[in-house]
Amino acid sequence: MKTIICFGIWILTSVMAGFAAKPVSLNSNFRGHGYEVVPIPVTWHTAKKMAEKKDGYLVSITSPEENEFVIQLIKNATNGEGADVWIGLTDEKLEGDWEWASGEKITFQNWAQGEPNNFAYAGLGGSENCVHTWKDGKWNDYAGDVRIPFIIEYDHEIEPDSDSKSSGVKPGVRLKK
Ligand SMILES: [Ca+2]
Ligand SMILES: [Ca+2]
Repeated sequence: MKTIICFGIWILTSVMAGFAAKPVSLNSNFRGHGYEVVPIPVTWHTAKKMAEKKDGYLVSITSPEENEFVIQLIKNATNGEGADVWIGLTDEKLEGDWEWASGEKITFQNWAQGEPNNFAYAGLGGSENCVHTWKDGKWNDYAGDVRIPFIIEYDHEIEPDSDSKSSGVKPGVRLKK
């Protein structure tokens, strides 16, 4: 009996540990807009399509405050760990001409040192046309066919997860749906 209980606890903690390492879905609001962390790793274009299908868009970050909010949201969704996530910035139409998928004007940029570098993969030439955030909130242009989670932004507030309402305290993250 004891063995069975111990085994049960071992399975439970193993599953929970696996969970904690990944981003979970998390909804929150900032200055009248809704934000949804989507923990499914997909390509940049799939992320864009999924966001638009829900009448939102891949997040546009237009101020340092919004960047901080987004990074904190990702941390909350990963038990404080952080993760690389797609944001809506791209230069796929014209190299070096950055645009938000939402069409918003660029009013803020937060590139990591040495980025954007349009890094050439195995001599294939520049092929980094989509942007993600690193865990520290800095941005990197990246190959859009890499699969990582993403954030949807809405032009309206959404129902927030109650745990994400408190700022400054690392909340216990729970699964949505
Ligand atoms: Ca590029
Ligand atoms: Ca890069």
